[in-house]
Amino acid sequence: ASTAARPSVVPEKDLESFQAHLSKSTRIIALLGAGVSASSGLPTFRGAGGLWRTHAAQQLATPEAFARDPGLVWQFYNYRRHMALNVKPNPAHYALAELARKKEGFITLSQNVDGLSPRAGHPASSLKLLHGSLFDVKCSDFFCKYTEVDNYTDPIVPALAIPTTSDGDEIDPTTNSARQARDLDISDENVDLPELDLAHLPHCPTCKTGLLRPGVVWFGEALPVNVMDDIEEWIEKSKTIDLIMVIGTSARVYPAAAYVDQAREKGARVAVINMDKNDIPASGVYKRDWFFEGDAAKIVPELFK
Ligand code: BV8
Ligand code: ZN
Repeated sequence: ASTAARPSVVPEKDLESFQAHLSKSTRIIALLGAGVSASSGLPTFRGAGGLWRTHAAQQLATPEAFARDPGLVWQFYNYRRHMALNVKPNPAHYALAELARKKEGFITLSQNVDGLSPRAGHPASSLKLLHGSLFDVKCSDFFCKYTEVDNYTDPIVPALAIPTTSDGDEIDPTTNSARQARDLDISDENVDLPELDLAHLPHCPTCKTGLLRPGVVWFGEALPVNVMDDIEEWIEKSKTIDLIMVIGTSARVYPAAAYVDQAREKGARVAVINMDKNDIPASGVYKRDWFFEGDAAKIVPELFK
């Protein structure tokens, strides 16, 4: 159905039963994905126009890619930092932050690295960033522990300034066309991608030799141990879990997606909020109790009313 026909207002009957359950729930999890930030203007990963589709992004979000071409990986992440800094949290981010302030037993597990939940005022104590943040940087030298949080410098170093075409449009440096313009040396007059000299990339102020890297979890890397421990402790402490809301995520990435079944094992009812009712991933969210179809930015504030 065309999006025009899609109800972004939830069917009454579901809304009442959901709100009745929410009001008597004391242990609640919200699992967030890129769909929560979509209407702020940030591209999702797998949907139409998603990051992983037009870019070699899935290949870029790995330690191997960084070892092979740190300049390109930094262009990708500097561009995403730039995009995230130029958009604003939306009503879904604010509604979740408000619920976190009101409900003591509420915790948000976010796969998003865009910094929009913290910017919406979500209390840090109940916001667990499963995949790190675009605005944390750390030393890539295994033995050096240097880490920096809340680094909003844009561009992070001058060499990573976002290239623009001759008529001033910003070029996403990792799209195939931009890559070709550089790799195949197509002297496309309006795509001028600077070769990146390693010396111009961010270096560690402590060990001096290590390259700094984005403080995100790449594919093949473990999620932050302290974050995982906090969540396990929260789940252990819950005699039962009343509700898990799975918002704007294709629930395909593990171990993040595994929290849905973990919550269900402790009695949780499952509410899915997603633009696309066909994006029913294998992660078991298909056994859901509520499904609200539409834009999270419109639906989430209504659910919490
Ligand atoms: C690990 C940070 C081991 C970087 C990310 C085969 C089977 C199972 C697992 C694996 C496998 N092969 C490999 C694995 C493991 C792998 C994995 O799960 N791969 C997947 C692809 C199969 N996992 C890992 O590698 C993890 N690490 O396993 O380590 C280990 C253990 C111990 C010691 C050493 C090693 C690490 C995973 C983390 C990777 N990092 N991000 C970066 O962002 O650049 S993942 C990336 O995907 C983002 O974090 C993103 O958040 C996440 C999930 O994507 P979504 O958020 O769900 O976004 P998506 O576009 O997919 O979906 C958007 C949804 O929103 C859609 O459903 C859409 O319909 C909906 N939507 C769109 N608009 C709206 C909307 N909904 C509502 N409103 C809207 N407006
Ligand atoms: Zn270092």
